[in-house]
Amino acid sequence: MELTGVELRRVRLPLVSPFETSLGVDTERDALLVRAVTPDGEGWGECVAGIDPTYSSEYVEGAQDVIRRFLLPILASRPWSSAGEIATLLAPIKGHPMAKAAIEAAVLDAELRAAGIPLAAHLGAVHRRVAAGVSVGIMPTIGELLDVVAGYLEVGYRRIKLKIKPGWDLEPVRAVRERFGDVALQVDANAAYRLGDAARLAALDPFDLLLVEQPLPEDDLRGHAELARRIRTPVCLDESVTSARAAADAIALGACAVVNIKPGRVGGLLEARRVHDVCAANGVPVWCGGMLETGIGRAGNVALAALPNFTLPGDTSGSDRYFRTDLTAPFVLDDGHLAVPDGPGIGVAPLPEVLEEVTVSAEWVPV
Ligand code: OSB
Ligand code: MG
Repeated sequence: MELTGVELRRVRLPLVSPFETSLGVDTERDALLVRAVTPDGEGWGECVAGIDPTYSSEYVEGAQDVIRRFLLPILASRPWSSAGEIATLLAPIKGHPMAKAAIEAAVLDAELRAAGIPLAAHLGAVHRRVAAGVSVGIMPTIGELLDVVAGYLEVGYRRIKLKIKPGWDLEPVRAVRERFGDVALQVDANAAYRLGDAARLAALDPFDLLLVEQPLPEDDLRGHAELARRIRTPVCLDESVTSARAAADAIALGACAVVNIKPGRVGGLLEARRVHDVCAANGVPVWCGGMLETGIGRAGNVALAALPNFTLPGDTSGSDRYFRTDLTAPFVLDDGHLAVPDGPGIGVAPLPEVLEEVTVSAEWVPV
């Protein structure tokens, strides 16, 4: 595929409510969109890097810089013919998986659109809809938390994930269990604990959680393996799993029983599929994580989540859980599921009027 150039477009969408985690509070989604322009049409990708390097070392300004300064010049200087080659071409640049994933996504969308192939079909999807869970932030009070969870259950979400941190863990979990009974419930610590907190985490055992996500720091695989021996709740990794090889290592060490897959975190949708395959081969179930994406990134996530080993509901929520107006036609919850887009490529595109309204800057980079 020939690439004429790439537009790097920054958009800012207010969140419908603040989203607090052990890492901080988000009140808006400040996203970088990548539009790949080719002689055969265009394609879109969303960079999931946040405004601060708190979830991982990447942040949106840095991603834009590395794309402009290092990644696109490589694609301009070497012959290549398809999106499947991009990860290998960009491998000499260390790190920056979210920046690389956004470029691969945009080129892949352009390529599949031109060929009339839906992304889901290209990835090997086996479902037409995917079960939706919802990630619930840390709240000022237990009362507010219960109101928010009640609202999500009422509209049909199939699983609730509570963000936890030391001091906001046992009480919210107990309160949600007491009020809502045996709903599918899990927690995400975003690395806020240490192995020394094992007893506190073991206190979650009686609540029959589906899993505890990333309790310890991302580079502490041995710690997660030891923790997994000390608690009954299955350990799931998010931040630690940065590639298919990292997934294989974590599984071999006994550091996780479940894996959260995010295309941006592992360097692209195609590597995400390999993570899925490695987990499937090891009998480890996976689910699709989220990074508060607009409809552009969400479309890729939902396509990925339709692969066979995504057996748990993902953080693939409806557009209205995040934004009053999404960038694309909204993803709408239907019977607790989102439909997998079936048009060519990611199957959605930014709505021109919305895009115009939320754009903060646009930069054209010739390739
Ligand atoms: O750890 O899964 C996470 C959002 C931003 C950064 C990290 C995480 C999250 C979420 C929200 O949990 C998932 C979503 O609904 O997009
Ligand atoms: Mg997480």
